[in-house]
Amino acid sequence: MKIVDYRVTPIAFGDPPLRAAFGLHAPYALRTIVEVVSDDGLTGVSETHGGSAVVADLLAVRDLVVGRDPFQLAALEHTLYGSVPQTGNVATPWEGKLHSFPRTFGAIEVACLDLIGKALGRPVCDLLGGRVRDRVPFSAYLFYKHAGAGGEWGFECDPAAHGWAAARQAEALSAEALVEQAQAMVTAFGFKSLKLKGGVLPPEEEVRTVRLLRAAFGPDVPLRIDPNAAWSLETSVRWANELEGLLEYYEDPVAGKENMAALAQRISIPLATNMCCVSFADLPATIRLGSVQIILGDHHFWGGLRASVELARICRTWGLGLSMHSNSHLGISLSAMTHLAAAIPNLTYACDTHYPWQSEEIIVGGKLEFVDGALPVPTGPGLGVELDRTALQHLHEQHLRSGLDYRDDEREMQKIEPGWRYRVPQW
Ligand code: GKR
Ligand code: MG
Repeated sequence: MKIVDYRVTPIAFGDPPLRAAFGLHAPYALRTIVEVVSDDGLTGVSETHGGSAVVADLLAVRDLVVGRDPFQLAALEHTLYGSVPQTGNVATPWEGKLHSFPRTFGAIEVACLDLIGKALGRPVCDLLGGRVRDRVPFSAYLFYKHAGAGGEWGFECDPAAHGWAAARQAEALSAEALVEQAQAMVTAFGFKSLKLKGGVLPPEEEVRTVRLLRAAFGPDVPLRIDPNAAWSLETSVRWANELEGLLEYYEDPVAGKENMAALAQRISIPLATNMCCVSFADLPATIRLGSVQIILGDHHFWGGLRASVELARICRTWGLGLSMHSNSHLGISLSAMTHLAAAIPNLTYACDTHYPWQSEEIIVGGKLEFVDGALPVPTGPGLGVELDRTALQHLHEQHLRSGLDYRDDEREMQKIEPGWRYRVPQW
């Protein structure tokens, strides 16, 4: 089989005004859709991060992708290594860096695996060693937020909405409002664990939110809080004492491997990260220092699905737990995340997903459905989803109209709070 065409399409979809330590989500989230077309007329697809730098990296390797055999992924990876121009490197204010190469190769790899699966009539998880579970549990992802559902509605609300649709657009800037949001999300999707995006309100209010969530949902629903490194070491220690016994894990309260390691020495709650360890290059120091007990993998920046299976084995070897990170995404990413989680025995935590926050879709048949908080592993060939070309066109035009070319939560936050700055630590 030979790849005869390669398409890269930037898209934008409505995203609610969610808050995180970085600021505020813009009315549209950006993603990129990659397609590889084979000489026998099949198309493999994948979804990755958005923004012009990501697209530029993907387009720069077009000539290295077209003409290749999609089965020869090791050779493709070897060829691309060093050829991706690195325009999409994201140097973050914390120490982890998201690199162009694993993201670019990962997006192409997933599209090739979808293509191979379609050619063989087998689901992608079978290409990763087969499934160890038929359903993948996900966690409710709770956000403090402003009123509105994003997209063309911006900050406006639809008064006719009810259930999760109403909760999705409701303002939630207090502990009580977060509990209402959690109840609506759990009722709609059946999630059995809860993750609170922290680093937004003063720590005492966020810890009060955790306590109220525990009171509302009871001790059998695991809770996590993720302040995205907005707390200092002392703040993280102080509030860990209050959170003792309440958390399944404490995700990135403080910035950097050294601080996380120092925190680990002083508290007994397991620490997790998708910030201080975001690549294979970060692993030796993370393990040597003992920075975390759990790594949140993400195939979008760890180099694809096969690399993520390797990460899982490394975690098992070193006695680390494995969970899964997410960003705002649509169904192609969700399907890839589900196939991956199905194939990893030691992925024992419910995975993160932003999916309930999005109302638009790019796959035929509309949104994938959670059953009791889990997604059944798709059984069709490849990723088990088909690109909806009308939706692709619409979301691409929306991208052009949005005027956005990268995610900038700080700029968005300044529209409602002039002078606001993203600071690490904030508290
Ligand atoms: O969507 O604002 C957000 C999240 O804060 C996201 O950017 C993070 O990458 O979900 C992520 C996390 O777990 O840190
Ligand atoms: Mg996180």
